[in-house]
Amino acid sequence: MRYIDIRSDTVTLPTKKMRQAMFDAEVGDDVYGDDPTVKKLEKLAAKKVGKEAALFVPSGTFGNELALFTHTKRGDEVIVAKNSHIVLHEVGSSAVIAGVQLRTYDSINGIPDPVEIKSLIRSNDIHYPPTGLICLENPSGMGTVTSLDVMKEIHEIARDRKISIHLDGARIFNAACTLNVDAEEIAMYTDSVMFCLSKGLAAPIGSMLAGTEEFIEKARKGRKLMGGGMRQAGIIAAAGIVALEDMIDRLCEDHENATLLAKKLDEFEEIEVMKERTQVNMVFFRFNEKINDDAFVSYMFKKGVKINPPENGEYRFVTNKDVSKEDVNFVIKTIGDFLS
Ligand code: TLP
Repeated sequence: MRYIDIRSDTVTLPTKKMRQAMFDAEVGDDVYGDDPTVKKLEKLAAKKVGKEAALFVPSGTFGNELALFTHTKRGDEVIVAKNSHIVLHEVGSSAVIAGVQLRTYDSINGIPDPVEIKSLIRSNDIHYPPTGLICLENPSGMGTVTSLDVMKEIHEIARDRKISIHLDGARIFNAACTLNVDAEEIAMYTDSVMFCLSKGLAAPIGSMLAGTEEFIEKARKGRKLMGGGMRQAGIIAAAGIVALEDMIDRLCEDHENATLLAKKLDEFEEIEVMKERTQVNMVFFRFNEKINDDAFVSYMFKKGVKINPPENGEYRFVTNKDVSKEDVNFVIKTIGDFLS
């Protein structure tokens, strides 16, 4: 049975071209710096976000945590959004790996407030931990995109206080589509950026961490310390190259499908769509009346639609390259059948 999988864009399957590229990849031992395919991917990735260098890492979580570990020293404080992936979904690893304390900002609907961030930067007081880093997430996991003006304002605040900015840009190319700019125009307001190859871009595995040559050299050693030295990694890097070359431009299609999905969901009286948060390939909604969530999830599954259970009462549907417009219509019809 074919399933329509809208749990995430992490579920996308690699394309035929990716599988062929993996088969054909020229490889070597990357810990010795011998893998030409990994090198090619790292060069291409750096270029895409306008940074000097980039490093191939196994996952987005790995890339974010490596960034924190590389930018900070133990006991530093990191300013980060309360509802960010780093705070909510990385198993508390900032405390374990970088040994930092997190100081959170509110980030209403995923949009940071520069004034609030500024107020959280520590002054030089004997009681305070030093502020070691500011983290941003764009797009935010709440489905919104932060404007370039806000990014710029935060960048100026950080530069004045000589604090670096790390961007969790897991889906930076989605943000770029929404803002109608190149990803490098977003990344230019940050010192390091992590982005994922294995979400909407459909590579089977891998993320990139990009920054200055010096930062990436330090991160490469940190990656080894974290057990992330990969050997003939060109096999997977080859799919990452296809992801960056072929899959960026089509991301806007996922946004169009998400907009359609949001519009149709909103037509159900029983459903409230978080419309102001449909800015990328995600749709968030809740039921106005009490429904049996387990029954809903298993009904959808039986009909061939994989969805996640709600988090704090909110459902998230994510469009991706394996979900067509017809699939969106099928999802809507199936929900209609469930409700009646
Ligand atoms: N997000 C996943 C889940 O972990 C929630 C998803 O399905 O959206 N930053 C952001 C903003 C992310 O959304 C994710 C993954 C990551 C980092 C981590 O990437 P991975 O899963 O590769 O560690």
